[in-house]
Amino acid sequence: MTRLEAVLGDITTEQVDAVVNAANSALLGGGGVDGAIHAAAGPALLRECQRLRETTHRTGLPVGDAVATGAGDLPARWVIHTVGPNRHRGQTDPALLASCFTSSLRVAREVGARSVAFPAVSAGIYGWDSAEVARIAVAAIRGDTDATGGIDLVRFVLFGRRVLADFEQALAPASGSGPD
Ligand code: AR6
Repeated sequence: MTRLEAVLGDITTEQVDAVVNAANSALLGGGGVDGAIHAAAGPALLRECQRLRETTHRTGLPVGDAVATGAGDLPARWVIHTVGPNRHRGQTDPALLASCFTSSLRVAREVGARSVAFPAVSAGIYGWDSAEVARIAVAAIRGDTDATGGIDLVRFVLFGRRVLADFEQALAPASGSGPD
């Protein structure tokens, strides 16, 4: 069984096997959690991302997909980069966002990670409502036992109390089972 939990915090300090990055298709850093992860991980992470762009990911990483690198100076062993849908560009399909979470877990399993920390992918610069992100993330992960096989812990690490509350609500046992 995979345990799902939500905590308030800075994902760059998480002591888990793998930290998920809310990246962009270029994979070369950015603002938000992407900027924080690159700043904390140091130049080794950017070098690995550049190497991906020169080899397996010449055209970048598609929305909803995921790829692993080492984690540079972070306490984690791997960073798993995923690209959320950008609502400002009309990317409103929940399946794309769900895919970020399940693809990241598949990649985590492939590299041998057993504990994974996620940020609220797409809930910042990409403009999705954090309550919707929380519902989609929890449903996608709970609904995909194949992706979670071998993963002991999924921890959502949220950067504000409101986003934390949204994830706590999505994780609550009664969530989605009755009328509003
Ligand atoms: N730890 C945990 N969560 C964080 C941290 C942190 N250190 N920093 C920010 N967040 P965003 P997106 C939260 O914008 O919407 C970048 O430029 C933040 O408060 O980081 O997927 C990329 O390069 C929010 O709740 O990601 C892309 O171009 C959540 O992380 C673009 O932004 C996600 O916000 C991706 O946008």
